[in-house]
Amino acid sequence: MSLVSQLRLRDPLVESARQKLAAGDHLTQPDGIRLFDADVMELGRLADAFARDKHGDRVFFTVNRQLNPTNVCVLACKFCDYAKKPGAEGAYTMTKEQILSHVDPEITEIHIVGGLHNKWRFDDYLNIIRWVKEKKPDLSVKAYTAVEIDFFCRLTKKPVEWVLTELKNAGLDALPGGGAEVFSERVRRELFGQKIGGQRWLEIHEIAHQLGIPSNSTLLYGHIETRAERVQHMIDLRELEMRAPGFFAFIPLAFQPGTTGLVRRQASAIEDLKTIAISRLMFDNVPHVKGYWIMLGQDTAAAAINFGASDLDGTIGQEKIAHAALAKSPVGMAEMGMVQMIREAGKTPVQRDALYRVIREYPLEAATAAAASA
Ligand code: V47
Ligand code: SF4
Repeated sequence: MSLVSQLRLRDPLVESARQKLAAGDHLTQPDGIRLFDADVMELGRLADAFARDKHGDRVFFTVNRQLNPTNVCVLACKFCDYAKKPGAEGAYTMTKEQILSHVDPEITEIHIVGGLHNKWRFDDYLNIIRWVKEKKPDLSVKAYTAVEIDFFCRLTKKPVEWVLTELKNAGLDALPGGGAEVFSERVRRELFGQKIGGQRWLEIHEIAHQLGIPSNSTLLYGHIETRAERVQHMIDLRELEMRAPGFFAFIPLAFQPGTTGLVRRQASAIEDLKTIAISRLMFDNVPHVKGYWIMLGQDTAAAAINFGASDLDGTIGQEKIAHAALAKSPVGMAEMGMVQMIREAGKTPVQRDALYRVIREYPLEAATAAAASA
């Protein structure tokens, strides 16, 4: 019997969600909105039980690097502190040598995402994948958001299928989840009117899944979006996963206000944990919800492990997007730091690659034996 069916809860809002999930039903948009007003600890218990029913006590992470090859971008999204206009102070474009310096021997995944460069051609983006794959052929490459894929279609005047096939032939293994922001047209018009909308983002990921390219999904929250828009975003993703399965993870990205002036401060830790837990329950058919510690901060990410998050992304290295927006988290974490964070939350760390193939488990007995013999 599943843990969700065995749980006994006092809060009527969480209990009603539990009953629906135990019966195999999906939660509706009003259910999701109401859960924001529910008892946060009971919400966490339900999301944790839901995650345990999928993965037991296993929490995944990867030893990876984030490579942001250029911050030069032809767009100007109002929430983005990372992008620079060509020639502006602080604009950078990495050389091949700088790019390859990110391919450390110990990593198993590289996550490549950057700006829409005014001078780069599609071949420049393809070469980045070819170079890293040449240096480390067994590396899993998760590269280029749907926004970049759409940009490549415009550069080459070719359809998404062609662009994705070229990227796959160059060594692409998976698409990251960035660029989804919030699918609400209202938010898009206000914050990123020049960028692709929700329909195009969903179309690109649907085609990727049909071509056998798995992907992730994100939600940028904690700015001007409403809770209803957040929940609808999760439902749109759930429906895409039903039509064309292929998502590995959903990553709620906590907006870092930086110098944007959009909001005075980052969402509170309680709001973060509610969003993680509600994501877990709403987007019920995605394998993992990720607690992205770079944007949550380490303490909230550690708590998220007991609020439905079953993945922590990775060690990351020199992250630039959140840190351009003044994120307070360290720029990278050591492998043993991730292991310790998961163990302290009472779960079993599992190192994976970008395709969620298990590389190594760190069972609790091994830790206890090591401590006893020390
Ligand atoms: O698309 C930009 C967001 C995304 C800010 O797929 C910001 O495994 C917060 O998508 N505050 C890029 N977020 C990062 C991303 C990602 C990260 C980790 C793992 C995966 C994955 C994907 O970052 C952008 C945008 O939505 N972003 N500025 C900001 N100030
Ligand atoms: Fe460019 Fe992406 Fe920043 Fe928008 S969010 S300005 S597309 S780098």
